[in-house]
Amino acid sequence: MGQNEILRREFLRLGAAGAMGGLPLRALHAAAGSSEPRLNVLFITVDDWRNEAGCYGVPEIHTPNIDRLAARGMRFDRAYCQFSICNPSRTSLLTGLRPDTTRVLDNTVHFRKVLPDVVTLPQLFRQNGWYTASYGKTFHVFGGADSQDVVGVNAGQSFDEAEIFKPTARGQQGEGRNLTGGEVRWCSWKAAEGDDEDQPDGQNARAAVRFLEQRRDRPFFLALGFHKPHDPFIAPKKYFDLYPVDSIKLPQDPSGRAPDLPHAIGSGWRTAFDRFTDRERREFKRAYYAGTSFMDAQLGKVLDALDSFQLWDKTIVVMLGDHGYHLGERGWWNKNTLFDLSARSPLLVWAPGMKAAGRPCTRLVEFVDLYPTLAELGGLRPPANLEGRSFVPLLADPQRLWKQAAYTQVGRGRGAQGRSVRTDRWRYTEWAEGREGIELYDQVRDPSEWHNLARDPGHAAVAKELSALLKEKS
Ligand SMILES: [Ca+2]
Repeated sequence: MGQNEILRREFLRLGAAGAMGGLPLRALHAAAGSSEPRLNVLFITVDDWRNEAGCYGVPEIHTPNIDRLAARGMRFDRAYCQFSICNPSRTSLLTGLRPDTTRVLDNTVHFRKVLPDVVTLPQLFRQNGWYTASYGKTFHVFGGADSQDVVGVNAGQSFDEAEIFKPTARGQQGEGRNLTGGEVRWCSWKAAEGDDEDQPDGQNARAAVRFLEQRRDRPFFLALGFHKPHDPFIAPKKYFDLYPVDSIKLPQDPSGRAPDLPHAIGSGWRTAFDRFTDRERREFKRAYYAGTSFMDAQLGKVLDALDSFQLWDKTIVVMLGDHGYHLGERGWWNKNTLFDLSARSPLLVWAPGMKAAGRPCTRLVEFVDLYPTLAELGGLRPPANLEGRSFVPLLADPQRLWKQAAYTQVGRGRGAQGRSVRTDRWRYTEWAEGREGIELYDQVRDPSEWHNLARDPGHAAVAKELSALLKEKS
């Protein structure tokens, strides 16, 4: 099959998917065993968590609770954020609008400044009688790691209540270091003294468990925003002890030295990363793993509460990472690229009555699809201008033909944008509409995206078609 034919078939999928209806809501609600169709929502956002978990094929990381949720619901293997840093990604998925529509393209603009009247996802539920709460980081938190910025999380509009927790004095003590000698401020780890609840995420879990206990007699939308594994990499010491530093595997670069990042941001960071010793690389990855396992343990307390209070049959559960992350691949230790590592994110979904419970889904979905999906599951009419599509049908049949493309972008100063489109087979990226670079990767033959085929004459036709596909959403 030629490349044109592959793309043509991918194009046809859009039409096929557009003709599909959703699962009958009545069936879902009947399955929930209640005449009251108002399902609860537990919406869990994890900061900077890439597809790193046992259920995502990484056995060396300890994530029994993430794996437990994946086994109960549906694990999405190809879910893509729309912007691979915090604020634009979260604004997009919580408004159901793409970044070019929200115009929130960096971590400095609060979405209410540019979208004063937008009805956010939790706000839609609030307007329809759900009690809405946010613990931790749901919308982007302004003011740094220790901020308790409830304005940022949109308390009073999106949420009836919102709270952000701080570490205790004991939780700020411990052993650790900055891996760049202080040059890159955020790049530090600490194996903290104290226990889970000396850290904000332990307090997040405690608050969520109390909420589930107290609110279980009325419908709720609980947004739970875990801060870890985001930097600085602080977790109770017992989670670091899961990972002897010498056991940490480092990524292998087949060329001997990682090629430069196209349009690398934070060039000073890159210089500091280049000076890492293998020991420091292992310490970084170990600290990210410790934070992930710490977050997983807090998740476990919340899942236990769903068990104890018998909430599974009346509660939708969504868990996602707000974007992906590089753990040393291409010499990069952060997000904000347009490779699959940064654009792809974990997504787990449980809905009462879902037919395909326990099965994975490899179809392309976008985070902008979450708003219409949850609105449909909740039986609510979403705003008419949403830019995603409900993927409720995938919860019944994860193999049905679905979206042909997922779009992700990043900013690179002076308003220049990098824009990327992912199809089943390809990733295609243009920097500043192609004036500052083009990339094309064959995800089947080259899933690590080492070989840029954009200037290869044999791929000119496929590049042209993907450029047209990219412009459909640009
Ligand atoms: Ca983030």
